[in-house]
Amino acid sequence: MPQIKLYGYATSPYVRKTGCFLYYKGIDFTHVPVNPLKPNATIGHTNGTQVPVLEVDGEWRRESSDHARWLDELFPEKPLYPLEHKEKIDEIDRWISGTYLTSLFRVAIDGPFDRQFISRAWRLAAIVNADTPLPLPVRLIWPLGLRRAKFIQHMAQHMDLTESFEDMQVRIFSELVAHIGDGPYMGGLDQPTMLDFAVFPQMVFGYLFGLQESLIAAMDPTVKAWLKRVSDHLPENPTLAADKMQVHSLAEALA
Ligand SMILES: N[C@@H](CCC(=O)N[C@@H](CS)C(=O)NCC(=O)O)C(=O)O
Repeated sequence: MPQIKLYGYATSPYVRKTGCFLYYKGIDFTHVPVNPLKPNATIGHTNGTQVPVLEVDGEWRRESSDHARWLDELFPEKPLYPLEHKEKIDEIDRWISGTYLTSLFRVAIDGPFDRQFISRAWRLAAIVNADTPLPLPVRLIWPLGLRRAKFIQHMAQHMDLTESFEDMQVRIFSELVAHIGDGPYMGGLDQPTMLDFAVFPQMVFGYLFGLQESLIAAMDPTVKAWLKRVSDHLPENPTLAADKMQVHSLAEALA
């Protein structure tokens, strides 16, 4: 069996996405937590700081969507990128990568710097700290750190910031519902693919790990039914965050 490592912070949506690819395929892997203050200690060999990094028997690659195609080459069972649906998957993946995933960072770019933002940022710092201990002052300034993170600033340059945060959320949610359509999986496909695993862990992470009190997305019946279907293919904790930090159960929210 090849030796597989997934390097990254548990709070990164892209790391969660590659993690779900591995869980779905049932591939044994080691999650190597990256300390954001000392990335060189774990991913120095990549000469960069970007995660996720997926490594198979010493060969490593970045870019989460490429990980799906690479994993299919190595482990063809349960394809994440079935070639007969290439066009559909490419089209929706462009939306997920260029719109949905980047929108998750919008609140850190120009959302209100209020109590809710600060307490969620502190919770994120606690989740990172559970894997790679961070000094208290660093955890305390995490909300400011998020605002100033270079890669988030970079994303902001490719976003339409003239659309209000609320309008953007409503628009993206309705685009998501349209992509799920009649299902059973995204794009109307019969089996889950990389598309489902790119979105699913993001929709449940905040609830499972105490950033939000209810699973808001499950208020929509289409999304709730889809979340249930996708969750059947994944473990109870479908993220890379430490089990001890999990505060809610998905099964209960979807019952
Ligand atoms: N397009 C990349 C995006 C990865 C990405 O933006 N990762 C962030 C964490 S959420 C990161 O590593 N930022 C730090 C950096 O780029 O130096 C992917 O899909 O893997």
